[in-house]
Amino acid sequence: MEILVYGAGALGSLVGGLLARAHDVTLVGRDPHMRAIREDGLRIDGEVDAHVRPRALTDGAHRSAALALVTTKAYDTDAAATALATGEYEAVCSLQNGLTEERLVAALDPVVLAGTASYGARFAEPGRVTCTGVGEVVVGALAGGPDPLAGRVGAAFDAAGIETTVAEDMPRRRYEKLAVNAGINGPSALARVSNGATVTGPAGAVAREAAREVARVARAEGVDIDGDTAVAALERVAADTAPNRSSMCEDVAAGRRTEVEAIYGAALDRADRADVAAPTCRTIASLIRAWEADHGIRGS
Ligand code: KPL
Repeated sequence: MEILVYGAGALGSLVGGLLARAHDVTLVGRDPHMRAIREDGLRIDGEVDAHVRPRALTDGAHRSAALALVTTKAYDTDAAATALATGEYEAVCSLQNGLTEERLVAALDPVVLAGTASYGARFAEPGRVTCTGVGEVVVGALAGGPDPLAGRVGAAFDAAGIETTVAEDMPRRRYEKLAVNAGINGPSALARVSNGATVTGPAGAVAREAAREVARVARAEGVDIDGDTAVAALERVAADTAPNRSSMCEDVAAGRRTEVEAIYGAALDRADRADVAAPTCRTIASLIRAWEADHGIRGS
């Protein structure tokens, strides 16, 4: 399958590199990473070893492929959609944090699939990414139910050795992932602790309450996920990725913009619309926004 991976950061490079073991893959990212891949290929180390040679471009405009995977930071979704709108794809699938798919749907004609990836990835140096945890990919129709394109995408991932579930309950899974991100990302960034410590340490009550609030928002949106299920998912992911630092913790440590709006902003917009109280998510969002403002890196 011809696959374009838009957003060759750590996760995009890892997933794109794994897919390149079986497919014709084009990565779109930034120099010097793209230049290094063009010169010497992409090396994957850590829990997976591979050396592959995908195409590596700095501009994804006017391309075509069967599948475009969007793996940019959530705040770059609109830019990704603008570039992808100039190309031709049968399906576009997001593997991002936050509820970004609606923005892709608004800007693009092809079918937009929802996806999640639980792989751990760390950017090592230009041309090399480290797999810090072998996970799985889940893809499915954004609105839920069966989808033949999701089936084809799942089969393509499986053929490249990526364990993939084709799910018919993506609405529930998206909110479950949002609950996990709400529980781990903000608390880990604010306390500068690893994922495991967000639930095992003193931040645990905050993390669990944030996840419960997201489940409440989901129910108000008609998506059936109870608080205990959201907390169980949070505890599972925190345990599975215990030594890792969340993407938001890494962003804050590096002085970079965070995905606060795609995670907490999205949850709070929906909470406000449905008149659901989400005080913990609101507090976390305020603190992260304050940190961004103080560092002059607020996007909006
Ligand atoms: O998605 C993640 C992130 O870091 O953004 C989690 C699930 C917290 C894994 O680290």
